[in-house]
Amino acid sequence: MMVSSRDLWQVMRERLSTLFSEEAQRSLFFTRMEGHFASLVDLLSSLYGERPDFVEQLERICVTTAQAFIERPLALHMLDASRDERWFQSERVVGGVCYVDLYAGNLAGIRARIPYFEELGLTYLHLMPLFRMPVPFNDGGYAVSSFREVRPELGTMEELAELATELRAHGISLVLDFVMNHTSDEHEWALRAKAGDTVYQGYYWMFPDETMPRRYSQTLREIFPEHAPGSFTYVAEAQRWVWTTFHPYQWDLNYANPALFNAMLGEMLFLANQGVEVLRLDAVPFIWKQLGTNCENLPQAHELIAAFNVLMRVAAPATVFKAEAIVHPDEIAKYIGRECEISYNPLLMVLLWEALATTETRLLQYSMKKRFAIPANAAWVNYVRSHDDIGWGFANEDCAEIGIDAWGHRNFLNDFYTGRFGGSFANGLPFGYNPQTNDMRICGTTASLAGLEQALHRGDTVAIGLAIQRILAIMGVIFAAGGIPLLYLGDEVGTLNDYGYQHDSSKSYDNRWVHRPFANEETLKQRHDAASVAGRIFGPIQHMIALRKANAIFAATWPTYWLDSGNGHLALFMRQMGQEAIYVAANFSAQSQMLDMRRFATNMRMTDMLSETMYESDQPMMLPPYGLVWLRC
Ligand code: OTU
Repeated sequence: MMVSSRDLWQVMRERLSTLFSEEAQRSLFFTRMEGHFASLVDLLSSLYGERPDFVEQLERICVTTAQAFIERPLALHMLDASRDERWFQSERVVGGVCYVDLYAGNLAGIRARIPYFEELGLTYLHLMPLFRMPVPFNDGGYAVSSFREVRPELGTMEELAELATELRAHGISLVLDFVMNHTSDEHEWALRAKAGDTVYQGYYWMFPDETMPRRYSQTLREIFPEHAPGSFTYVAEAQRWVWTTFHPYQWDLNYANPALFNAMLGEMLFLANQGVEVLRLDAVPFIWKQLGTNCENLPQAHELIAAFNVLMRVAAPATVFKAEAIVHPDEIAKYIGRECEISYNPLLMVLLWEALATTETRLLQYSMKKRFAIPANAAWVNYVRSHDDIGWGFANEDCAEIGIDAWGHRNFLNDFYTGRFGGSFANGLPFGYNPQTNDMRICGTTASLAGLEQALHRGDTVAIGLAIQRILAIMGVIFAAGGIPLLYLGDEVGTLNDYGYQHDSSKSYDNRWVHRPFANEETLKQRHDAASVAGRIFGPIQHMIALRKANAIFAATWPTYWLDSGNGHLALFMRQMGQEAIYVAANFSAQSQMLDMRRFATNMRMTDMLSETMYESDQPMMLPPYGLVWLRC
C-alpha cells in the first residue's frame, strides 16, 4: 500500500468524527479503533488492497462499525466495559444447544425454560437458526432469508433481544449462528439478484453460463452428495448459474466483493447489538473461492474472519466468535486465536465415538496429546453430539503414525454405527454416502449411538446400564477437559432417535433429522427419579456440571495433559493448576480395567470427586465397565 495506516487513520478520523454527537462516545470509539487500525488495514488490504477504490471501501467499513457502535444499547456498552475479555475460558461456562421450535415451541417457551437451564447449570445457550427462512426447505434454518427478522412462528426480534437480556440476568450468554457463507434464495439480496439487479448479483457467485462452474467443480468436494449433488444451481429467473455449496436454495456469498463484506458486517454487528454474546460462524471454511483449489480453508478465509473479529473488538467487544470448521484438524487449528476465540472440537468428539466402538483409546490419546493444545487466549468447545452428522474427521497421518489403516478404520466405524457390524450396540443411520469416494457419515442421538435404544428395545437391564455408563463416560471427558462443554439438549435425559421425520417430506431426505427430536416432557419429568433411565443420566450430568463450576482448575486457562496410562482401554488426562492436579480417567471397554497411578504419583492420597471415594496412588485401581473417575490429588 502506498499510504501508511497512520496517514489513513488521520483521514478516517476526520470523516468518522461527524457521525458522533457525544464526545465520550467518540473518544472511546477512536481509542479502540486506533488500537486496531493498523491490523485492520493489513487484513483488508490483503483482501481488497488491489482495488483502486480501496480507501473508499475501507471508509464504508469503518462507518458501518461506527454506526453499530453508536446504536449499541447502553447495557451492552456496559457489558463491553466490565467483562473480562477471556470470560469464555472460565470453569463456570457450560453450554447447551437446541432448536427453539423443537425444544420449546417458540421464544416464549425458551424463556419459560430458564429455570430448567439454571437447574442444569447452563451459562451458555445456543439457539439454532431462528431467522426468517424459506418453507418448507431450509436446511434446519441454515438458509437465512433475513438476519434481522425472527421466524414469525417463533417470535420477533424485539422478543429475542429481551430474551438475551433476561438470560444474561440469569448468568446465561445467548449464542446464535451467523450463517455467513450463504443466504437463502429468498433473502432480499437474492430476490434482487434474481430480478437482474447487478449490484446484488455481485453479492453472490453468479455466472452467465456453465463454463466457470464446470471449471471450479473439477476441484470441489460435494458436501451433500446424495440429496444436493454438485456445487452450482441454474437460476432460470436470472438466467444465471449460482454457486451453492450446500443446497440449491443456499446461495454462497461473494466476499471478494467488499460491498458484500460491508453488508455482512452490518448484519453481524446488528446481531451483536441484540445482545448475542457468541456468534457461531457457520461453514467458515467455504467463504473464499479460488479457481483450481478446493475452495476450503483458503488463506483469505482466515483474513476475512480476522478482519470481522477486529471490527467486533471495536464495536461490540463483549461478543466473541466460535468457529464451525468441520475439516482436517490441522485446518481447524488455524481458525483458533486470531480469527475465533472458541471453536468446536470435532476431533475429540469423533475420537470419543471411535474409542467406544473399538474399546481402545490409542488413537484418542495419540491425537489429543498431539493436537489438544491451542493458543492461550482461546478455548475449545467440547461436545459429544451436535445437530449435524458425525464425519470421521481424524487425521490419516495420526492413524498411520500408530499403525492404523485410516480408510479401513472409517469403514469399520461406519459399519459399527449403522449396526452392520455384528454385536454393535449402536442405532445410527448413514448420511451423505458418496459412491465415488465411498465416504459416509453417521446420524443418531447420543443415547441411541451409545446403545440405549437397542438395550431398551430388548428390555435388557444390563445393556441399559452399560449404555448409560457409556454416555456418562464420554460426558465425563467433555465436562473435565479444558474448554467449554456443550450439551445437545435432550442428551441429559437420554433422548433416543426419532424416526418421525421419515413421514415429513420436507425432512425425510435428510437423516440428520433423526437426532433432532422434539423435547419429551414425560422424559424430562422423570429426571429427578434416580431409578428412571432419564434420572440415571440427568443426575450425574448435573453433578459433573456443579463440580466443574465449583473448581477453578477446570478453567480453560489451565493446561490439559493427555497421559499414557499403560492400559489401552483407558482415556487419561490431567488438569493442572499450580500445585493442584486432577486426573480424569475413563474406561472405554465393557470389562473392568486396571489403572495404575504409580506411573504418576507415589504415596499420594487421591479422592474421586464424582463418587467421593478415597484411593491411594500406590494401590492399583479397578475401573468398572465404562467407569469414570475425576481424581483430585
Ligand atoms: C453447517 O455444517 C451446519 O452445521 C449444517 O447444519 C448446515 O447444513 C451447513 O453448515 C450449511 O449451512 O457440512 O454436514 O466444515 O462441514 O459447515 C455439516 C464445514 C456441514 C461443514 C459444515 C456443515
